[in-house]
Amino acid sequence: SPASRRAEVRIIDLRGRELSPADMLAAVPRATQARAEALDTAARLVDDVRTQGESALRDQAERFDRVTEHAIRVPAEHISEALDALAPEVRAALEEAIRRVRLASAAQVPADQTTLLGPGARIVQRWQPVGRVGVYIPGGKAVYPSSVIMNVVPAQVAGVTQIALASPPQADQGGRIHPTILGAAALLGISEVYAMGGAGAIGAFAWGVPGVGLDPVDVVSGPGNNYVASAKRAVAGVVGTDAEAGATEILVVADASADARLVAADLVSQAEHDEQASAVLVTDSEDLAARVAHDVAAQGAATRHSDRVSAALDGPQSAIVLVDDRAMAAAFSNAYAPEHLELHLADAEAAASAFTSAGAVFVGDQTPVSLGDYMAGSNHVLPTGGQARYAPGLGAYTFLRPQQVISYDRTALAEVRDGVVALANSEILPAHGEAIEARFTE
Ligand code: HSO
Ligand code: ZN
Repeated sequence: SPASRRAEVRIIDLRGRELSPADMLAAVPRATQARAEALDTAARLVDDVRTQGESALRDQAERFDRVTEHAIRVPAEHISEALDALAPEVRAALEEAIRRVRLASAAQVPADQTTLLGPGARIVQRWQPVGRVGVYIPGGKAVYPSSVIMNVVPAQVAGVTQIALASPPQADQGGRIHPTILGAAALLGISEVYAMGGAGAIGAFAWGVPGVGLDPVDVVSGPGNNYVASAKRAVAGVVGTDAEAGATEILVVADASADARLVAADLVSQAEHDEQASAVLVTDSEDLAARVAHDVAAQGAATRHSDRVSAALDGPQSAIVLVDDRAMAAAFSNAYAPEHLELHLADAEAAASAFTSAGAVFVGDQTPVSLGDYMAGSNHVLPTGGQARYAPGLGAYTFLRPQQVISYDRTALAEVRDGVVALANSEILPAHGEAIEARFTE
């Protein structure tokens, strides 16, 4: 479609005002997703797969993907064909991205740590990989082979030995999954792949589907639409899941030294994902604000997905926010807790420590978010919707369970014998104390 719409980003002037974090959030409200209806539907789809297995998966493929009689378990030759079909430059780029994400993810695996609490009293903190992971990769309007890397590599680095992948069967591919997704999976050595999509696929991972040889997994990760996110809630308590991903967000903090053209390009880049995407600039420079407003409109109108970009930038979730100074910029950013934070500041490197709440922090004007989306080595699955206040992005730790391994010898136990008995008696649980005393009596 011809690129035409010009985005008008709101400019919100917060200068000279004493604002609480809640006031700041109210100034730039995020787009909200209607979850209630999707929750019911997703729970039903998940339950159908639990009770009816393969036939429910086939029903759902026919209804949602318009595909019948496809191979749900993807045969090995389809996987090797997809590998051979990868365009050479795409294959080379995927390989380099895999190499970088693998290197950076290794830092997310903590070493075991031993604490000695006295002679013969020892606790080892160890990090145990889960046994089996199911990675879901959507196949609808957004097909992201890069997300295969961002989910699979951290699981491999964590030491997960069984990784299964699912993606919807595509009607225009004769019921196969998207070839680039399959090619990326092949590059990563994934051989257990299922052509199944949506909420039902999440249910299939959680409960297993004997008819197609799918065993239940321990953790399900990967992006997806509202129904996929809702299905993850429906399987809570049965398997672990990664965080719920909402619409993409970018918040840029810039000072008068920033290059408006680059700031605008980065805001537009993430607005390209979704009409609901948030693109926010926070600056103390009125002049920069005006130049970015101009450049965003021009670039947004000229880009391929102009309609989507303009809708995102025009929406109440996007804004240029004028603040008094650096401290107020940090207060705003920390309250907002964006998925992606870019610092276009003269002293960006030194300033970074003041910005404490973000999914990932991109320092300096040569580190755009789209670098991180593909090639930086960092992970692009990041907390949205303010979840960065308490949650990390996807990483090797998503697939690790910290466990304490405790060992005391008799002498060390004798040291705390009276203390345990005293506490046990105070809770009127005398058998607890007796279990200790049994070690010291015949
Ligand atoms: N920016 C997205 C990830 C992505 N970008 C995939 C391009 N492909 C996560 O917020
Ligand atoms: Zn992106």
